[in-house]
Amino acid sequence: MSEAIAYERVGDIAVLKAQNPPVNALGLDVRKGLLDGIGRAEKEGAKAVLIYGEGRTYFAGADIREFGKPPQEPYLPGLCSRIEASPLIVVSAMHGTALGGGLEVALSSHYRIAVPSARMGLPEVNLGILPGAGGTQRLPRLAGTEAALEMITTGRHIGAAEALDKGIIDRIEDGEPREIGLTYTQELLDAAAPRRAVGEMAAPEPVDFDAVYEATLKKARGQLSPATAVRAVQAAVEAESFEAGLKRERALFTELMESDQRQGLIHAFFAERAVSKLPELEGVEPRDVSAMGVIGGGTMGAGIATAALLAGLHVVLIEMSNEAVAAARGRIEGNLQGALKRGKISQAQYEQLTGEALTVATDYAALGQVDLVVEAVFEDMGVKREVFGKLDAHCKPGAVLATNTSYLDVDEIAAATSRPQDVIGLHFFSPAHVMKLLEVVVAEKTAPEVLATGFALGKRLRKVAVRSGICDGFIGNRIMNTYRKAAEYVVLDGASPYQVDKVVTGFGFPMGPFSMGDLAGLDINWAARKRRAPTRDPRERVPRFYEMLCEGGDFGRKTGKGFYVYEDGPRGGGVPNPQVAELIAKDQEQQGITPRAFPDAEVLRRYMCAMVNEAAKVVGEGIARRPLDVDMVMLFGFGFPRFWGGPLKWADLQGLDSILADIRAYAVEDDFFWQPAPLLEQLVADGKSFDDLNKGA
Ligand code: 3H9
Repeated sequence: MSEAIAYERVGDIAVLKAQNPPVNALGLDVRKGLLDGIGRAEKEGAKAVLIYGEGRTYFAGADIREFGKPPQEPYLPGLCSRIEASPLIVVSAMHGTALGGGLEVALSSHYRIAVPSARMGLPEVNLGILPGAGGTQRLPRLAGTEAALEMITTGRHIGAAEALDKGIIDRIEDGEPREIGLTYTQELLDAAAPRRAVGEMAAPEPVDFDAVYEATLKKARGQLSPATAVRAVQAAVEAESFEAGLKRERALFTELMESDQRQGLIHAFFAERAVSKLPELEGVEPRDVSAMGVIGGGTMGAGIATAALLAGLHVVLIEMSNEAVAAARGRIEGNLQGALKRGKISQAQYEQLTGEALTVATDYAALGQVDLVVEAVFEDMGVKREVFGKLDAHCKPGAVLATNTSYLDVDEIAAATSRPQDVIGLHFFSPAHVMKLLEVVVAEKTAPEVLATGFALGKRLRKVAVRSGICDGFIGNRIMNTYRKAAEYVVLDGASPYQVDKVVTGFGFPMGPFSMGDLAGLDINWAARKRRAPTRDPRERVPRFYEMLCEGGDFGRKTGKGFYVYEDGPRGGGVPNPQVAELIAKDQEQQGITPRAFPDAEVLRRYMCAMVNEAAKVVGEGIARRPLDVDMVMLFGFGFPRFWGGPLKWADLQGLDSILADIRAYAVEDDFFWQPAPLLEQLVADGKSFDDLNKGA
């Protein structure tokens, strides 16, 4: 027997226990073990087979690490068919998360029992594939076509109660999976229950598959797997036999397995987990954090406080006046009311979070007992240094002092205290209780356990924490400033802002840079431009149309007009603002530019090349440790489409030599902006990819 599956006989029942930690993924050894186990049970004259998993879960799916490598027999679809075809009664007892191929093994069993806390689903579409071991054929036979389509196209995990309700499992029982499984199997044997193969059940009822396909395609914003999965479910209804349906599923599965999107999504899956694994954190214990201070109760401070409260921390929020304190409390209550409305918290929790868990004050003395404090005040070095001087005076020894600055030098802020080793940057993204990204900015003297505390806090707040070094804008805003410039340059040279936005959303971003500017408020970026203007390199091209728009008092959604006009209010759709074309024409005339047309493909290429080039600089300078760190920043903070994995994964998929060639071609017109990143040149010269750097790190 394989070591991944233990075989045991309990009376008439052969028990197959998966022991492949951490999640009992269905790798080669597990598949072999299951196949051998079924064969042995039949040969030894057992009457039934019980399958369950040791440790934290039943099978959590196929082994994703095997994807992209040559598949090895026995394959999972064949194994599932073999399990289903067994003349013995096969029972699966589920706990933890029965996902993907895991649920497919359970669906191939003849009966299913689960503990109340078990969760299950077919999340394959989130990895760019579809259930490829019969899931699209068996689930609709048990749960009905509509329910199966919903589960398969969203990848949603459901609880045991819902699974029972949908007919996916037969029973829920509290206890150890082995014990409840044995009792249930014995009961089935005693009752002479029949073998019950899902594949032998009648085909499920039809729905309007074309309509579901179109709707799914539209909702997925360029991601192909959910819509492709619709066609596989369609085969469950329409194929002439169950086997023909399986064949169709296999063909569609293989198509997706070979796609770039599958590579992008699998990269995202592993990078999301690798991003918090840093060599310098190995064996370093974070400090305990149960009470957190927040300085400043504006949108950002209130969002951070909300996130902390929702994570069970006690929060002490400091504002400058009684009125500001009241306003901050109002913002936090508003955020929590949103959570209440969406059913994320109960009324009792709401009372507790806005009551005893939250202290608001004007006096820094209230911070005496907090373990960590995040400053979220006005972006001005003088103001920040003053705040940190006060924190130094009032916070207990060992408290972590964090700044939420978006671009100021954290070393300079740390120098305003007598304990720079305790100072760190924690850069949240607005709204901070919603956005998943947290940049953890390491200053020169930050102690390792303070960095570890930043990451532990990120995990507690359920954020994706990414380490960043110090530079203007850190990882994300620095790269964003560069690709936004590229967008403004193509507009200055003749493309329209609306073409750019359309191309960028067509790529999969939820918004283009100009509608994003309108949403964030054009005045915010205008202030940053004015701040940078005195130190700007004279060789830099400076489009003026953006400032001209701001000078006219049009700041985007909040003033009802920006690049778009929002006739139906600040939340409305927006139509192009006709004044913008006039401003651009004026800018072109003043700068002596003859506008030209840009094909959509070139607009996108320039935008993406600028992003990749700056990202490569950020990695090359050590601001980001690994390419995957940049990828996760762009995915979780800037809406980069997950199915491309991130800008540097996208670059790998395009071929780095072609990206570098384009950057060099663009540099002929503007060699200041389009200076190739030395790291990119190096990788091309060595014939390597960004992913090689991820693996080496
Ligand atoms: C599939 O089944 C295809 C079939 O339809 C058809 C085939 C023909 N493989 O997330 P965690 C690792 S597609 C390999 O931190 P949690 C993970 O990388 C698959 N490794 O824990 C991590 O490793 P490390 C469908 C896997 O408690 C460790 O396990 N299934 C796999 O927060 C712990 O993971 C899915 O999509 C895997 N399948 O969450 C489920 N899964 O310690 C994917 C996990 O080295 N998995 N690892 O960083 C999950 O959603 C979560 O991992 C799970 C546990 C909910 C199970």
